[in-house]
Amino acid sequence: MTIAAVDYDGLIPNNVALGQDVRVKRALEKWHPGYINWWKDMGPEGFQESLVYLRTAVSVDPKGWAKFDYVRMPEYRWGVLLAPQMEGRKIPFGRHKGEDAWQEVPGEYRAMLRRLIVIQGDTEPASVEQQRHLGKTAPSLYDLRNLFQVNVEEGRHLWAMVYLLQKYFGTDGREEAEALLQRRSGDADTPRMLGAFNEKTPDWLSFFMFTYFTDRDGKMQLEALAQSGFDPLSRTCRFMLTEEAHHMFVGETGVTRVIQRTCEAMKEAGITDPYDIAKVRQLGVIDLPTIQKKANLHFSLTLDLFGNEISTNAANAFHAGIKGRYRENRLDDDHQLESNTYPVLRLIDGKIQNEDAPALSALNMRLRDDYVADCNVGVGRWNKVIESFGIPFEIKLPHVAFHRHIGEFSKIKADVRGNVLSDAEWSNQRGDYLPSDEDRDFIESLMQPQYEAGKFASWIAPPKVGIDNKPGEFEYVKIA
Ligand code: BYC
Repeated sequence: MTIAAVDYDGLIPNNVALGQDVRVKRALEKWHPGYINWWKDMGPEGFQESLVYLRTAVSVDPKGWAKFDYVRMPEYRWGVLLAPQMEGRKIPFGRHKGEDAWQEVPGEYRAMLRRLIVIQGDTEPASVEQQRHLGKTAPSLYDLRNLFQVNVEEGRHLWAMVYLLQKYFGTDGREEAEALLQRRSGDADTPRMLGAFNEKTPDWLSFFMFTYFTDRDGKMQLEALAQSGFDPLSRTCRFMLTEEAHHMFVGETGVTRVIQRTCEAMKEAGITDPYDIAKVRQLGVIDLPTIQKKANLHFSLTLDLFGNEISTNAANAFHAGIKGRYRENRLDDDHQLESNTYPVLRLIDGKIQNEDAPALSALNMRLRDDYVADCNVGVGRWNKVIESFGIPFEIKLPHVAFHRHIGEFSKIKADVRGNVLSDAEWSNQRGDYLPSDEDRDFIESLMQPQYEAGKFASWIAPPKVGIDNKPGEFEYVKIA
């Protein structure tokens, strides 16, 4: 077997020679039934017997790693897939820069590594739990299939982290692996670890915004962990990133199709004012200001996932060579940052302004800046669609101080332009920036399932091309 090929012979598909690693194989086989029970309890509600046209990894070769076929979700071949080991790989940053990458966990960084792996692992099942009700209101079979593809791959990402815990962290790794199946998104007693993963994903516009904004945090964090000096983590994250790309595609094209349908309907009805909300809603599409509010919500919730702007945890992880920067290998500096500074947006005397901070402490801020830049690329594409219809409206990302619960701006209230507001001003204006109950009720009223092959709900345009180049009429899910 080459490292790129995946061995599908045993219970757990893998490219890590699990057959020769009896201890880890047994541990994973023991964990497997609990995982399947979790999937059945907390995975997509209904549809477990349906045949879904899913892709499964057959190799980790960047070209042609996927095979498409109809699969019942509980029979999906979840497995352990790592990108190939790079011969002679060195630790690319921090105090150990230039030393051989670690193939085992360095004792002094064990706790730090375990914490990062557990946090990463926790987000994966959380998102599946958040999205479990959406199948009931899918706008098409195409979208239903994409939802399930995202869900099974998040499940596989959980497997990826659990493999690392089981293989490298002994008894505490096993306990953490169990706990990952016990916590529940939104549960008052045993919530998931990070805030955004305890929020609801109540409708499909939220799902598209989540996969656009929150999965993109996944991309940034995985890119940073893919730089890790702990080689098995780096290799795991590198393969996860190839799957993550599809999730963001689902988000970006999903929002694009919603916007496109709204603009088309407005044009057909001769409505030129995007703020004529009642009239637009009568057309059975989502008005652009409400789409903006959803973007405000999901963007701000996701910014919280970057932690505090100034963080000793982040500094320690970088210094130790455990978590790097976004695409560290493409940056041109000493990769140690001991004497560098980085501008951090802070609240100083009630005003929001930049202040230089030691670059090591400012790594969360830096990753968040890279994230915002990445978000803006797709937003630009959404605006091109609106522009092509000649509608005077532009989707804009809110200021980073808007609606924050973690970090520098969690202490204040700010509007979408970054003006600091009093509590009273915030209560008055909140409904202008975030979805109101009325907005939510309207969106919910549109969420009627459309399960006929080739058909789409009123509020979303069909995709430009099918998955795996399938034609428009293709039955992506055979509902049972
Ligand atoms: N909620 O020093 P700080 C994905 C805690 S998404 C609750 O700033 P640090 C996906 C923090 O734990 C990517 N608590 O923290 C997407 C710390 O507590 P302790 C997931 C929070 O470590 C869609 C304290 O506050 N991966 O993959 O620099 C679908 C001090 O904070 C939060 C990762 O996040 C919060 N938002 O930064 C599916 C990568 N923020 O330890 C999947 C791994 C902070 O002092 N995680 N706290 O008690 C990390 O790199 C870091 O832990 C964080 C936080 C960036 C999350």
